[in-house]
Amino acid sequence: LCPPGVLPLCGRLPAWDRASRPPPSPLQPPGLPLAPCRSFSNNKIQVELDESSGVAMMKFKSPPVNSLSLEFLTEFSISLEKLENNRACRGVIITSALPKIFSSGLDITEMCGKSIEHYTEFWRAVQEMWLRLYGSNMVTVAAVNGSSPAGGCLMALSCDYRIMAENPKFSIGLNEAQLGIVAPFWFKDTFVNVVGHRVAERSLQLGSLHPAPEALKLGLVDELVPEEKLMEKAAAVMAQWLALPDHARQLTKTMMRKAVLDRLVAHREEDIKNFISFVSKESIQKSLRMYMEMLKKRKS
Ligand code: CO8
Repeated sequence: LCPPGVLPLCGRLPAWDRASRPPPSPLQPPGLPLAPCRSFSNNKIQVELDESSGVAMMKFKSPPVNSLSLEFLTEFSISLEKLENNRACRGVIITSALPKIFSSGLDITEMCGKSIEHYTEFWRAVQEMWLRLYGSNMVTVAAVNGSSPAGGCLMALSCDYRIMAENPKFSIGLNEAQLGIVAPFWFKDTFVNVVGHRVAERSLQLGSLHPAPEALKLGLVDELVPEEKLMEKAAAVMAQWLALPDHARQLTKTMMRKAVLDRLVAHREEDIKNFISFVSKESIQKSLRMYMEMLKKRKS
């Protein structure tokens, strides 16, 4: 049973504890071809599953900037869980349906002037998104087709492979320090596991947003391609990863990621308490409000 306030899907067996997919549905008559493409769309995320290749495309479509609101995060976790439980799905490509933005990170308005109950629910949803994505049994590829600060960067970092559009105007990084806030330990762990300790330490302390070419140099993304080739490349990378037997790849992924996942699972409630006590401070609220005002001023 789920404790109160926990998304319903976390009652299931965690993805990172499962070594293999569930058996085929007895409802599928033998010999009948599978439907080639299934799609489901909710308000903020569109998902299309090509059952012949086993690859799903998840497109963020929450204008203006795909900020990670409570609603977005909940849809994301539920969509990922649906794919995870679908035997026909072996890999997912995540990208944005909006021009120039992959995701602007956590929705700052969710962290400003809200109740303790709201902060609790919001932070649990942020944790859930990461646990699901970082711990996914599927192959996950981020096709980063725009800027991707903070929580948006975390989503890309949580995938198995990152391809970014070759556009120096697009940047990516964990810029929390620039907002006067601190990336939690599991953001940091995920970052360290991708770029190494030294690069992560410098980048986190400076709250750097790295233009695409620099992100490639640092290993924050795996490759850059011209924007028009991004999806084609993502599909090719996915095919390469899916050519391996699932069980070997999944167990290897678990071996690499389990300790980091377990750390948050073991300290989940403490992490929520820390977030609430941090975000409730008047000085932090002031920093967040000033940052939002700066975004608005920059626009006008
Ligand atoms: N949350 C809420 N609203 C946002 C966010 C956001 N993250 N980002 C942008 N917006 C809003 C803007 O305020 C603006 O609103 P309005 O139209 O009402 O004026 C609208 O979205 C469009 O924004 P821009 O005009 O700035 O759009 P651009 O296309 O020019 O630029 C960018 C897009 C590059 C994404 C730019 O908006 C930007 O830099 N945004 C801020 C991104 C950012 O710094 N995010 C960090 C969030 S914090 C986080 O993810 C992790 C925190 C974890 C630690 C927590 C401990 C407390």
